[in-house]
This record gives sequence, C-alpha cells and structure tokens, in this order.
Amino acid sequence: MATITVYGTPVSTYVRTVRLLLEEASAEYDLKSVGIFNGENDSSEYRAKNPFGKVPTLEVDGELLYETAAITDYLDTVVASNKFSPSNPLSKARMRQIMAIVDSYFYSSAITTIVIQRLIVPNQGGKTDEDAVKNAIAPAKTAAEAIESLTVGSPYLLGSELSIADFYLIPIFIYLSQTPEFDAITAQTPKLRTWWDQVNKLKSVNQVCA
Ligand SMILES: N[C@@H](CCC(=O)N[C@@H](CS)C(=O)NCC(=O)O)C(=O)O
Repeated sequence: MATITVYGTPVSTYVRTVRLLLEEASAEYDLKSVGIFNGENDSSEYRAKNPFGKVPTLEVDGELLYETAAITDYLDTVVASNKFSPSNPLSKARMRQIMAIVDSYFYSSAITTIVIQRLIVPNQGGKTDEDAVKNAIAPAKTAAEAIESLTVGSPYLLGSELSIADFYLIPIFIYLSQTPEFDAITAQTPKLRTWWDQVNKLKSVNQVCA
C-alpha cells in the first residue's frame, strides 16, 4: 500500500475535506503540519510542493498532488474504490456542481469573510469588520440555497451514500454554524438543516473536525 502524507493544518476546511475521505475509507496516512496563520505555507520549502502556498498538498510515494478536487478524486479511486463518487452520471455531475459552488462562491463568503471576521479576527485581538460580514451574507445565502436546490439532503447530500460533496460542505458548516449569521444563511434551506443534524454526528466528523 502506498504511503500517504497530507501536508496542512488540521484547522483548514480543505485539509478536513481530504481527511474526512481518508477517515471514512479507513486509510492510513500521516498529517504533516503546515501552518497557515504563521507563514509556514508561504515558505520556499512548502511552495516547492505547492506553488500557491495553499493547503492541503498530498504526497503519495514521492508524487505531489495539490488542489482538493484532484486530491479527493485520486484518493477516492485508490483508497476507496470510487465509493464516494456516484456512478450515476447526473448524480456525479451534481456532486461536482456542489464542490464547485463551495470552491467558487461559498468558501469566500462563508470562510474567508464571515468565519475569519467572526471567529479568527477577535481571537487575535482584532475588531470584526461588520460591513464585510454584512456584505457576505447575501452571497453565502445564495450558495447555500443553490446547494439546497440540488441536494436530497437525507441522510447525505446526494442520497443514501456519502460523497465527496459531503466532505466539501461539512467543514464549511462546522465553522459557519458557530457564527450568528448561520441562521440567516440557512433560513431557507431546511434540507441542509436536516442534513447537518445528521452528518454532524458522524464519527469521522468528530475525529477530524473536533
Ligand atoms: N484551491 C485550493 C484551495 C485551498 C485553500 O484555500 N486552503 C486554505 C486553507 S482552508 C489556505 O491554504 N489558506 C492559506 C492562504 O491562503 O494563505 C484547493 O482546492 O485545495
């Protein structure tokens, strides 16, 4: 079996996405710490692995792979026999659509703005930019409602089986649900609320996101 190393910090949502898949597949792996709040991700040593200075990066038997969509696709094939990608073409397209919505719209509004401003900035002695938070609510709500319209929502986003889409959205909800904006953003997403109540209790979620 290949030796799998994940570079990144356990608090990163995208690192959590990769680790959720690995835990659900019961795969062995090492996590090598690369901090994102102390500049480690910006070091020349790390940029040699990932030129964008983002986490995670995966190393498998000396091969480096970055970008979470590529990493999860690869790992799903090699450690999970494609268990986390639906075989039905439309369901698979829905999974990719949800992943792209997280990448392109949800992460920036929910994490880069709301979560950072509400949970990280005050924790580091700064003052929340209330205008930035207020302006991020509408795009976050649009993203949540778009996913709501694509999801089955019970028990998992695409139905009876966990997929990579769940691994993308769970880490976003973990943090967003700790902010006062969560209720407004999910006010019109009852299926996502039900989904969240269920996936929140998964053992892998407790292991990776605690
Ligand atoms: N497109 C990248 C995004 C990864 C990403 O944004 N990671 C964040 C942590 S969740 C990061 O490395 N942030 C550090 C920074 O931007 O300096 C992927 O899919 O892996």
